[in-house]
Amino acid sequence: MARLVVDPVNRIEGHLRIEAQMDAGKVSDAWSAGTMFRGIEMILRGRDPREAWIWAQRICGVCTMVHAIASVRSVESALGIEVPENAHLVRHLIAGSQMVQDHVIHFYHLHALDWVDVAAALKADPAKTSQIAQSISDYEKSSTTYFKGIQQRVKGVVDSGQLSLFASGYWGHPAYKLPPEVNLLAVAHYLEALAWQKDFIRIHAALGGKNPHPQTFLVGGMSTAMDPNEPFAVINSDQIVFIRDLVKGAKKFVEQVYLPDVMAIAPMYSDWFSRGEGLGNFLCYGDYGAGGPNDTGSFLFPRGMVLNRDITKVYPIDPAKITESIAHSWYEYSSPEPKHPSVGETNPKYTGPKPPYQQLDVDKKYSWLKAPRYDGKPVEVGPLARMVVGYASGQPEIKAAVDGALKALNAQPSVLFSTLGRIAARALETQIMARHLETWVEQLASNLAHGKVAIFNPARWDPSTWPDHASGYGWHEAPRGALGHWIEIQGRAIKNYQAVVPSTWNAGPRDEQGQRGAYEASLLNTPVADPDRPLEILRTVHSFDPCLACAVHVIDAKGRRYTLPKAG
Ligand code: NFE
Ligand code: MG
Repeated sequence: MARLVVDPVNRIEGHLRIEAQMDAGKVSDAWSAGTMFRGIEMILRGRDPREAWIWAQRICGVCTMVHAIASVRSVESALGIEVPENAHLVRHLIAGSQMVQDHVIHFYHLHALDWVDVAAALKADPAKTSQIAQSISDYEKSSTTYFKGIQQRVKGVVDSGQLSLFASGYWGHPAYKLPPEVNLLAVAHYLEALAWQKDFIRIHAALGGKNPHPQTFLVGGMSTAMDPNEPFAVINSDQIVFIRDLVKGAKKFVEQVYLPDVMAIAPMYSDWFSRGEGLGNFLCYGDYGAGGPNDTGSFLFPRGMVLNRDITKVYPIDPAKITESIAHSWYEYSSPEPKHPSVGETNPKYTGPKPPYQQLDVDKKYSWLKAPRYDGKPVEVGPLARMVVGYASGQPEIKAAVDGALKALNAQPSVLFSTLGRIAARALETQIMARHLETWVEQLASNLAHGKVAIFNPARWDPSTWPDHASGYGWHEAPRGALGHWIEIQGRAIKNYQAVVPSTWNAGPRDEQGQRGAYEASLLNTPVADPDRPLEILRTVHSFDPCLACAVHVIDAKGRRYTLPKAG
């Protein structure tokens, strides 16, 4: 039995190491380790809660603003602040467009090359690729000449000997199954998606001043003033036209390129509808309610849990039941039990082997990620959790999208619990989100036209109106799943701040009971044809869209300690 090590896992954000025990060509056990410590939670202590979002959103530049949303929501919940409808709309537009862009980038640029052999695309007949393209979509770039041009571009890259963005793939691996023509189609769309996402995310420049890390959040609303006729107002009639065009283009790209590609490629890898399931437990905080995060009844993604893959039941979520264990994480707690994030502690203490090392001591501590649990259970979060919980809750749009996909694939709901189920769920929710972006732009336009322009509630801006002590939490459904920030405010400064992040739920290590995290569980029984090129492991791990920067939440290469400002 050999231990297979994948480190670093590439095409992700941050540093992830997977160790897999191999037995007769299959993974018999697996460990997921975050190998870099960050410390944003510590940097936040002692600061003004109104500026927490600026720091917190530096947790990550991939999911960029999601930590700003969770942060302002946590302060708004602690101080009891109601936010105007326009602020919810603008937040939904910023976050929703982030989700759409992030999912498209994930599929094409971080994941597709686990399924698509770039080298094989050179053998394709462009006329046949054109036929396939026209049979699955109305997208206008589908001529033989177009695909010939793409093939020439790829050939130029390969002939140059500098593979650039296609470097370090396992080209020619036996697990690649697509005909050359489909490989060419996917490579063409890889390049199209690269150009499209750069254009689309200008929506963040319009509504947030910049991307990544938009600058227009405020505790109590948004700083994007609204005035239909004022040329320098951030949201005016011209801006609405600009945003509307971008959103229309996004819907088109998702409906004519991303979703058809996923639906065309998936059946050619049908084995992966029964591999990579993992825990079978799913948690969704829910989000995108018309009245904001407390308007749970109108959530686009309903709140709830599905356990043991039983979609006949949806369980409610009790925020008190969330804990983080450090039994296998390089931290110290003041007392041994797992802690609720409202009283969470971030005391890093590395006890692993000195680098360079061959193997982590997985019986002891082996990751910089904590292990979040709900009622003691490990759960999966993310697009699949949102679609499973939404489907089981009977949310009509989610139900229609999932049923439509299952019908097209001639498959049962059980196929959802798999590596491909995760990929399909992500594409389906992108389409749902793209449609809602259109609705939100029109609502914003209507409010603007009717002079309904309130976007910030200043009632609690002045700290002298705050109680001496307050605590709260802010939740958001980020692209990778359920995200929560917990804040404790004492003497008008942050006393404690804890972020429990989607990739911590999914990529976390074992807990004190030895229960595996979601990545670890999903790798069991994965066949690996060639241990030197563990493509199959990448397929399942990438299907979660790992982000380790988020999960471990300023690195100092010299290991210096920072002097932290005092609370109060
Ligand atoms: Ni850095 Fe993130 C998202 C958050 S983490 S990408 O989506 O929160 O998993
Ligand atoms: Mg944390």
